[in-house]
Amino acid sequence: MDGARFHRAETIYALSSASGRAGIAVVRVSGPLVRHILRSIVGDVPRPRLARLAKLRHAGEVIDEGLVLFFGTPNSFTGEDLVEFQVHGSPAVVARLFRALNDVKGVRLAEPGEFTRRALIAGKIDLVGAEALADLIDSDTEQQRRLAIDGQSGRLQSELKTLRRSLLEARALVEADIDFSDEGDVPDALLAAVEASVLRVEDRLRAMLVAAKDFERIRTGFRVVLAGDVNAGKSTLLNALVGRDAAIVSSKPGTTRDTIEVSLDLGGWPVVLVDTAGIRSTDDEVEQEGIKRAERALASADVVLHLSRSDHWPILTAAEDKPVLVVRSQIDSYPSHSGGDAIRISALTGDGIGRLLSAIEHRLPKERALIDQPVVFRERQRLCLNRALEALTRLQPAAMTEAELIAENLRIASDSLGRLIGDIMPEEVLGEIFGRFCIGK
Ligand SMILES: Nc1nc2c(ncn2[C@@H]2O[C@H](COP(=O)(O)OP(=O)(O)O)[C@@H](O)[C@H]2O)c(=O)[nH]1
Ligand SMILES: [Mg+2]
Repeated sequence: MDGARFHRAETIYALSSASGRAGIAVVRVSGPLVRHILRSIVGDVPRPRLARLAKLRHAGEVIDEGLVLFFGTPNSFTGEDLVEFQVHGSPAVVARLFRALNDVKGVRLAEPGEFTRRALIAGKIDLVGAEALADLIDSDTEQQRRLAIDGQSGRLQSELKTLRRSLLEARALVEADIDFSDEGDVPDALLAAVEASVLRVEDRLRAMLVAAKDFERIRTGFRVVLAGDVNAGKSTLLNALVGRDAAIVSSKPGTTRDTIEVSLDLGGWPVVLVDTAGIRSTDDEVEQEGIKRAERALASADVVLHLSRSDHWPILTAAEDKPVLVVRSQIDSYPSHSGGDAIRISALTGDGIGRLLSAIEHRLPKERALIDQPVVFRERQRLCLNRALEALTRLQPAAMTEAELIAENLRIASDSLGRLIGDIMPEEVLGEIFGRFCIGK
């Protein structure tokens, strides 16, 4: 399973805290040479799990004084001998410590995610847990943090393991029948048992898939798209909402030609605000492309803000099936005379912006994400679920005649679930997942 670049015999090190100046920097070292390194830098090997204040030395000089925290194999994050040096958070101290570590033959800088990868291979965490850990480190909002912590709870793995086991059992029954019967017809009692398992698993997978889309949005952000005529004030509103000049604002119609995306934390929910070109007919080719992009943005929107600085909102065909918040903009200079339930705002004075924000938060499709259930939270996991479900759907009662066909689809389904939870782990999946980790994790 270990790729050529990841010899477990090698000892790796990395800065595990953020780079730059800080009170403390944590440098982590893992692998078989850790004890050797400790003897040479600290003088001896400290007792495991006990912090020791020590002078770190190299080539006859003191690098720094810091805390040394040693974990003996197998009781460490990676399962290997591992030490954390907590030194002063200066780039010079870290660089000097790195030089001391690099001087030891067989020691090298870690690849992104390599500590976690070793933890996975040592069975300290599982694949879904590793993915959730990456998400936890990436989390910006409260809901992202919650989702990532839940991903580490093991609930998803344990439910999927159970579902997978029942598919494997069903398949074993069918295969035993293939081996023992001459006809190839599957007996009714066996069929009924297999069908019952398949249905049960199918139901659960379907429910997980429905919720998966919402949870994926928590990772990537709900898409809130600003739409409306040119000069409605979309770009100005976007800037007002994020508090900086992200989009170009101009009274010249058609200034925003590309879509601009900025992230926003709305009561803990991650939101991506998407500014679009105003939709109108134009001869300008660049602007036409902008309008096409605007329509694509609308198609992927979770919520649409439809702005107008008059009391008239032209029909937005591209957003017909979306939740739309009708926004009456620029009320400071174009006062509104009609009633109606439009949210009145002025991006200039800030009037109504608070109300608009809570209206957006209210309309985010987050209901399913609030239900307590095991969660599929990544595109990769969702694709595995999909593949499993497709295979099971092929087992319609009409198709339940040929034993080989049944066994084959049960195999595809249980393998897909196996890939999801990491019971089956091809190298390319590992490379894909860990390549996106930061160094030092
Ligand atoms: N008085 C006033 N002017 C605004 C407001 N919002 C936008 N504008 C002005 O309206 C013009 C068009 O704004 P812009 O945000 O570029 O509109 P967009 O085409 O919808 O992106 C600019 O001159 C803005 O300064 C507002 O709330 N009050
Ligand atoms: Mg604009």
